Amino acid sequence: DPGAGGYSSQNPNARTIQILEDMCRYYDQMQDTWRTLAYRKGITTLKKQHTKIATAKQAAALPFIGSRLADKIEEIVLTDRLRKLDNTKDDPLDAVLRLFLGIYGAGLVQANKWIQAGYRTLEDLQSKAKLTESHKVGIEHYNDFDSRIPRAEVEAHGAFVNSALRKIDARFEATVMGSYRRGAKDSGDIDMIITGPGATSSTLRTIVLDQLIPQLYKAGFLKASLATSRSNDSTGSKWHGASCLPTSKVWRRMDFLLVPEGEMGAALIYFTGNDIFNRSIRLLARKKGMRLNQRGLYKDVKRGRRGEKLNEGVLVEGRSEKKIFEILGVPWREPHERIC
Ligand code: DCP
Ligand code: MG
Ligand code: MN
Repeated sequence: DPGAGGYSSQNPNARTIQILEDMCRYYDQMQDTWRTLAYRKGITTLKKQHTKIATAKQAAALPFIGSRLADKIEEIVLTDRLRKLDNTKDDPLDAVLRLFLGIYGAGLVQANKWIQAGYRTLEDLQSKAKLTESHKVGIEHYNDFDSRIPRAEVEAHGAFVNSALRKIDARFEATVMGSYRRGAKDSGDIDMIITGPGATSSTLRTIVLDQLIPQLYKAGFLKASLATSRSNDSTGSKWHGASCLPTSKVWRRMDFLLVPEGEMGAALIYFTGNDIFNRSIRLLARKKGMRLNQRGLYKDVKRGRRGEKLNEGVLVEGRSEKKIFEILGVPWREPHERIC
């Protein structure tokens, strides 16, 4: 991504960054959230450097690079490789684990159970394992879901959803979020917020879950439903599934978030991301005695000794993205600038 942070292959740390990105991808595939996060932050820092970072000491002096990552940077510069990354390639079970973890909805517990049962390939799972419907879809479309979606195709999926939605209720609107809203040239999935004037959780459920989704199935656009939550709690209503354009055979992962009008600002921040930006802006809210989630910004949150929240707090702002930034004292950042 030559745009982000002025980084290009001309960066004096390009080789280091390349190896760290491989290591980061490995941890991501292993669902090791913390190491993935630490590597991503460190890589972002390195991309901003204009001089070569050659020693652990130089590296550790930079933001978001701890001593262990600093040692690895020095090792890469000295040896042109990273032993830890090389070692991961020697363990065949490790590759199977990563393969299984790549199935939509499969976590470490499930993947390890399959390995314990002696399964080694996706074909093993299909012929011998007892699979949920979601797992079946995830395996059948493993390569589809693993491939990036070009920006123009993301747009076409968005247009298809909108034209169906308009016929149900012309006031409602679906907006593409996630990496697309941040300006990415391709995306891992298609994230959409659906809202409308005066929309409540209940009207949204009726329009989206009871009408839009069945109609999109009938049109042959939606192919599978992978997860739905109709709950009214802090996770809101969401739908995860798969869609496919009439002109294509490739199934894409599609996420809908149903957002009541009054929560639109907070939902825009949440669903625009990126995830690291969300973590940092939420932490900042917390430091100011407030709480930010995908439904709103709250004040007077009472917390216990260990920082656990004792009440929900009082809603300060939910409707406007810009106002939430203002109240938090964060200078406005365009979506494409929310890449951390
Ligand atoms: N999100 C978050 N924390 C997570 C996952 C998601 O805050 N653990 C938010 C920020 C993301 C948005 O939801 O930008 C959409 O999630 P995706 O997983 O679809 O991520 P992106 O759209 O950012 O990237 P990709 O192109 O890989 O889908
Ligand atoms: Mg996405
Ligand atoms: Mn998504």
